[in-house]
Amino acid sequence: MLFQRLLLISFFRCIFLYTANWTVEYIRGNPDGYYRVITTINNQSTPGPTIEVYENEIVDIHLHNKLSTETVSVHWHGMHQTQKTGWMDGVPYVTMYPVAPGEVFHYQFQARQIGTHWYHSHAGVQYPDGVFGAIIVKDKNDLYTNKIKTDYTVILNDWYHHDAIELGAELADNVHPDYFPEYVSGLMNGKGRYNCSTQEIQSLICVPNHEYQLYNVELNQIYRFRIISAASGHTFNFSIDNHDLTIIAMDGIYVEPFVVQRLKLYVAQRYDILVTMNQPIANYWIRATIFDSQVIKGILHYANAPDSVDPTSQPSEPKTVLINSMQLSPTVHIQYNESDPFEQWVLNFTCRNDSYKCEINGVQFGLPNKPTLLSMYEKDEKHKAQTHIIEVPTNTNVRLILNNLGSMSHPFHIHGHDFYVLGIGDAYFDHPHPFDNDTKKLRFNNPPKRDTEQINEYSWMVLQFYSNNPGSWFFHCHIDWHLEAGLALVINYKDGSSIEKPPNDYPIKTNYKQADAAAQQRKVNVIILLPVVIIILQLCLA
Ligand SMILES: [Cu+2]
Repeated sequence: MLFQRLLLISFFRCIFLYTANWTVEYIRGNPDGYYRVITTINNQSTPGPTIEVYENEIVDIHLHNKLSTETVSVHWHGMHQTQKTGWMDGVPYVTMYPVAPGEVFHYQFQARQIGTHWYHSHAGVQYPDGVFGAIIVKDKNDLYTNKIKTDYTVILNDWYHHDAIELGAELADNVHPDYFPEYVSGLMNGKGRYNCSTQEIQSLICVPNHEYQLYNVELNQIYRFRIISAASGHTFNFSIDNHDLTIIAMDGIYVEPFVVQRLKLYVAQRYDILVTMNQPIANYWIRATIFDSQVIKGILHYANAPDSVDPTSQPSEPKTVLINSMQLSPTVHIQYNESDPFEQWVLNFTCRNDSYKCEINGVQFGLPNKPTLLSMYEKDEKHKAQTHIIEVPTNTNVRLILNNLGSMSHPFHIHGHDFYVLGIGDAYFDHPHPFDNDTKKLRFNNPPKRDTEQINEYSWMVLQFYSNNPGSWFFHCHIDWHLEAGLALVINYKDGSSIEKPPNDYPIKTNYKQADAAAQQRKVNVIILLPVVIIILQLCLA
């Protein structure tokens, strides 16, 4: 039913399908020089394929799990699934059962949120092993297309030489003060250079002087860089030596242009920037700095600059740094009134010092036996009660007051929505400073809007979203290790009566074989309907 409905939507909008078969499997690779096992999509190292579509196009992916011992599920980060496609959100035990080894699931949804987004596995701590990639949803009315020479994607991640399951086990045994593994290496578009001489290893295991990601540019041209953090733990300070960065969008939302020399990119955030190539012809470092000695690098290569030569450029002291979204203003203006009605939840949370455990309002998030969306659809109260859920009314301003009682900062992400960031408290280093309900500290005039924002240590953040997308949506810290320790909850709509029935191949815990049968049926549907699609497209293009 879902397939036919989406196809009908596409008919009426004269739009196309983006279709692909993805196979998730293990390979051996050395993206930073050091060989290890990587979890990949379609055998092509990491990141996975880029999904590039125009606004409102359908994304249609058959995900085959060829991992012998792990389940898989892919979340489309930034896609809100507003066409009642909440079943496609890809969160194990929230929106679906994960895809078992040897099985397949058919994801299908309309890409309605323009801009720079990404996808990643939401199963366990799987995405740090390589299962992620970019989603670019092109705006048909893009203001910048005519100004820029080329669009480039910069996807950044922290990278380890042990797999995430092992790292997670080490963390649980011996909790690191930040609750995530210490930095080892990093990648820009899947490329990095590990210093092989720091380890007593042979060249068979580590290939030195591995190549950097190169961006070819021409003097006096303007380029758009779509920067994505696919990190699992670390914050990046992004800069390009000698060049200004003009921020034009965050998490797919256009903002008034804002010029910086450095921007802080928290886990899972995205920024679009414009860069004018107005410096002497040369090679320049592109940097995602964690600490002084921990820098993920790429190269900005001006045409006619020497080839295959590492830049000699140095970072300079920035005049302006983007610390968080409160410095930015969306171009589509919104004015809240302080007197507008809203419903409020206060979420006090911390990660403990004595065990690998994070709690919100005293509850460590744990997975239920059954997806919460399925429980909602089936009006199953028993399974719903197995995990941490807050229930919100439909068509209401929902305000979340986050109070961070701990000494770590956290990037919080909401599924199914963007939130308005009404306020972010300063970082403190001694004891918690929860929100004091002083609304003068909040911004009601054109607050920033996005899907992931960082709360400072021992501080507060106030978020607000409008509940117009009934479903069951995950809300969590995007540091994958904090999520694994339980820093999450599920936002359920109180009224789930408008939830459509699950797709026919919805993974059923006890009978995964149904998935293949349903996938076969979809193929038959496509064969029958393809001639109709072609005729309609011809009419559209005529
Ligand atoms: Cu966190």
